[in-house]
Amino acid sequence: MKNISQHLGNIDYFRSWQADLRFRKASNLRQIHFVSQISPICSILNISELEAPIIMTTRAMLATEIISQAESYVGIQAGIVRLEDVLKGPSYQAQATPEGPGSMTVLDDAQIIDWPPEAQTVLILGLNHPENDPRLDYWEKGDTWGNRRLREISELLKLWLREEYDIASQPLPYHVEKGGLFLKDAAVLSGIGIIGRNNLLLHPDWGPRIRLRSILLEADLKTTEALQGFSPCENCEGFCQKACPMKAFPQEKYNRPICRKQINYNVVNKVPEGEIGANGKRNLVIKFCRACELSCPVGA
Ligand code: B12
Ligand code: SF4
Ligand code: SF4
Repeated sequence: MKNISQHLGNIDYFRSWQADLRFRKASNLRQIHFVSQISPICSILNISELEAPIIMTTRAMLATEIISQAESYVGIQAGIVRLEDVLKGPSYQAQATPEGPGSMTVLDDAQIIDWPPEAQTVLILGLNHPENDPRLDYWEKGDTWGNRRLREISELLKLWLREEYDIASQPLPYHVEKGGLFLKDAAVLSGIGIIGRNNLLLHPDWGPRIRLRSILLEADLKTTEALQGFSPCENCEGFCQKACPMKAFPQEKYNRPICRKQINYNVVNKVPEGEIGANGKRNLVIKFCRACELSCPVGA
């Protein structure tokens, strides 16, 4: 699959496409500012710099289209980030420590061994996990209900991208060792939220009650910008760290091995809160600790 600049290397096509987009989505287009090096793109497309703003607009409008399609699903906020920026993020630096990525949950996700070589950007999906719908977070029959929903939306978006814009995409698995990305880094960089003192992504409206998923896109799109001026932890007394049953924030910094003891306990001690099974009783589910999440006042 070619990237979007190569794929749409015809200026007339750009013009008519842009007009078509304007016509169809004029009512809900968001304003996106685009700054970019125009010359390299002009030379790829063999056009004059006078034509370039049309292409930049198209690149931004396409990003807007994709985000509005993703956000048409209830409880979803989406962002777009460059893949190379995610791979430079702090989690990739930290991963070099002997501790390793450290995820152990079993999930029936397919392993993605090779990423598409032309993947340039990542579409990040954030799904609200409100406290009054705890089932979204229950691990039942090999996955959480929230994660199933995110997988389903990812597959629908993959079809839509192919049908509407002939863009190839690859939904990624949850686990990094199966080919997934470090999702909090990607979400911060794409402006979905910031990292709080609980070490979780905080969304301005939902706080940490959000779960993430990513889709690689073989398209060079305008990215969404990191959030500015949202720093709720600054004047907070740190309810999240105080609520941790394991005291997993020694020196106020998240400590994975300590947290993991609680998580391992949850895996072994399943609770009967799932669907009603064949025996007429509720299935056993893993109900992971959410104390550092649910104690946060942001979005509560
Ligand atoms: C492995 C894993 C675990 C392990 C290890 C956790 C860990 N943080 O090390 C265990 C099983 C213990 C665990 C526990 C939990 N997890 Co977990 N986990 C993951 C997984 C698969 C990978 C995380 C990882 O290894 N990160 C790498 C380590 C080295 O970094 P880190 O501790 O996360 O900290 C990095 C970030 O904070 C980042 N960062 C900090 N500041 C900034 C600033 C900028 C600008 C950027 C770019 C990045 C950045 O840099 C840090 C590294 O230096 C992700 C899914 C995914 N594919 O990303 C889910 C994920 C992080 N977990 C999630 C959740 C919800 C939980 C739990 C609440 C349990 C639960 N109910 O599901 C607890 C919370 C623990 C906590 N307070 O952090 C959610 C987080 C959602 C959110 N709102 O942030 C994720 C994204 C999965 C999902 N379903 O969406 N988890
Ligand atoms: S409880 Fe306070 S310190 Fe903790 S993440 Fe939420 S806002 Fe930040
Ligand atoms: S998930 Fe539970 S044990 Fe882990 S840091 Fe949060 S509150 Fe502590």
